[in-house]
Amino acid sequence: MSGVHPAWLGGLGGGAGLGDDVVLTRDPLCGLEAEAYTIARSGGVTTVVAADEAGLMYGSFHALRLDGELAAQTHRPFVARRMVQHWDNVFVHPVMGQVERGYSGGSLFWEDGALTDDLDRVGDYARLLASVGINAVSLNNVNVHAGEARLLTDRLSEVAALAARFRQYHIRVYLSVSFAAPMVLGGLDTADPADERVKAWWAAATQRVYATIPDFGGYVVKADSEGQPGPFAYGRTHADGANVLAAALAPFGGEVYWRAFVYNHRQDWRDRSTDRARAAYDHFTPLDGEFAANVVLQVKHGPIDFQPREPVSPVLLSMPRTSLAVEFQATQEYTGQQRHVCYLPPMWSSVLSTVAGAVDAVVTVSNAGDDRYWTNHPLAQANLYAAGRLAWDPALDPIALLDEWIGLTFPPAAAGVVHELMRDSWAVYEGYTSPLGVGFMVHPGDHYGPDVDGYEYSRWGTYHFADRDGVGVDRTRATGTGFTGQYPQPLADEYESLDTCPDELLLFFHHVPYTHVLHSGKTVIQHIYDTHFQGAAAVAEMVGRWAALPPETVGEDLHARVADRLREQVRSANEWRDQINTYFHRKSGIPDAQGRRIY
Ligand code: GCW
Repeated sequence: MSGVHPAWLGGLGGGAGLGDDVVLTRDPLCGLEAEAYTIARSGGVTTVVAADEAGLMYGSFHALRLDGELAAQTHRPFVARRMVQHWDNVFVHPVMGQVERGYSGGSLFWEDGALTDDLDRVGDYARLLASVGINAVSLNNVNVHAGEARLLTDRLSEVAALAARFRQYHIRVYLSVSFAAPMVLGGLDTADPADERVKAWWAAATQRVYATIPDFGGYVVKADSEGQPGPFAYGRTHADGANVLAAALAPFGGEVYWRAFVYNHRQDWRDRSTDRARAAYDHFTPLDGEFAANVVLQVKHGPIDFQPREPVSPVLLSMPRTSLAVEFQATQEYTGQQRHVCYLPPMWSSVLSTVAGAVDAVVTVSNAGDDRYWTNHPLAQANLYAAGRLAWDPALDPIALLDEWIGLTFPPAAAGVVHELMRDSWAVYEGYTSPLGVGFMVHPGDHYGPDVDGYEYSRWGTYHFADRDGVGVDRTRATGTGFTGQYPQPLADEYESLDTCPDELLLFFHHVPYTHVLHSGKTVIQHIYDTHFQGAAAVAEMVGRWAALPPETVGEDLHARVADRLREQVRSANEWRDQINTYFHRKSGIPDAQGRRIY
């Protein structure tokens, strides 16, 4: 690297991080692909070789993680596109706040309706993302409000300023745009993708973007979803809609991330024939092969909406002629809102083990904000960390990644406690919240805390159908909504049959009596009682473990922050336990076999 001083090298901590014992060689003829690197360490000297500067950067971050000798290894990203998406608003939204479903304070990018004046913090964030392999970031909420729509046009200089910081770490910047932008911003009377004026507007707007930001990544679009405008208004398909934006971006190498999160959010709860789980597949699989080459269809990992437990979305297994992105949610909307410890990578890893061969991109909704620990709950950082690392290599063991993060973050004296707190935290969370894959027993609107019937008679299409005899959603082909038929074999039959449906997804696919016996040997009702008592008890234990760790081991402020969040987690877990158990006890009339306290 003689004579080359890229910003990321300084960002690695200068001499302190990457010392003279690291030799970086950029060799365009070394035969490695873009972003790949070879790393070795022997006799105390680390060598990194890459064909491009991005590869050298990733290798340098790897060098910082190394401890001990290493025979030469080559690392290359599993997918070329590894994106973090923000649901940040420029202005504070009256209902959603500044960051929609954000639990870490305000936006890192905007403050008081203007670009942040702390661009150095944005640079730190860029380094943080690059260090785990992220190479793309979208800056604003997929629900694009009027003020935010203007980032595409007269507020473009703010995007350019942010892009400059991300560029230093080889991260490309994307914008969420409104499908109605030609009307909202361009004064046209239509956004019909077949209209020549609409095509011309997108082409001109996109050209202006690239004139300002030559390495701009592209657009993210939420269309015909939860009130956002889309092509259905004009009788056009989502391929028609996506392809117009794709055509505008193609000359510059840009891409459209088009979300598959399209469903009827004005459903009648009385109508048992409509199944929200079916929606994405029904809308999108008929369009396989019709999307332009630079459209990436972005699919939430489960068929409903980031619940603590869902099966993998069948869309990810059914569109071989479409570029696909799997979307994960690091922001813990339904998984404790960064007040509860919930280490999610074991969930993501199991999804990736099913879909890795089918996806071209991994997208994670960021959990970071302007909080001093980035993520409110300091332990929630691990989710962002592992999201990047898994996008780079989905085969990595999520628990090994947890230990990697712990090793880079905490002194050895704290490592064991943090590991114990986090390792099973997803299972613990699932235990005291939603049983057997049923989902959505949350407080409507803010989605925090239990409210078993909160969504039961609502328009959102998320029901559990509990009555005095049983609970769960019949999604079978034989007697239900037929959703199981959207899966390829063997999954279609595995989920269809009570004999083979995994316990943890039972109520997602089947409506069963409370006395139904699980593969575990327990009845459904006893499972509900047991997991809720055990889950809440496990949280109480976590509090004790953390309290036993001397505050100075991790710093008093951080220790107090975690302790405070754990107190809330205990309170909330007890509330979940008591409401869920009481609800099902009252419905079923079946007592707990162990006679524990139910209200
Ligand atoms: O889970 C739902 C959230 C919305 C979000 C939407 C989406 C950004 O409650 O807040 O909107 O998903 O993913 O588009």
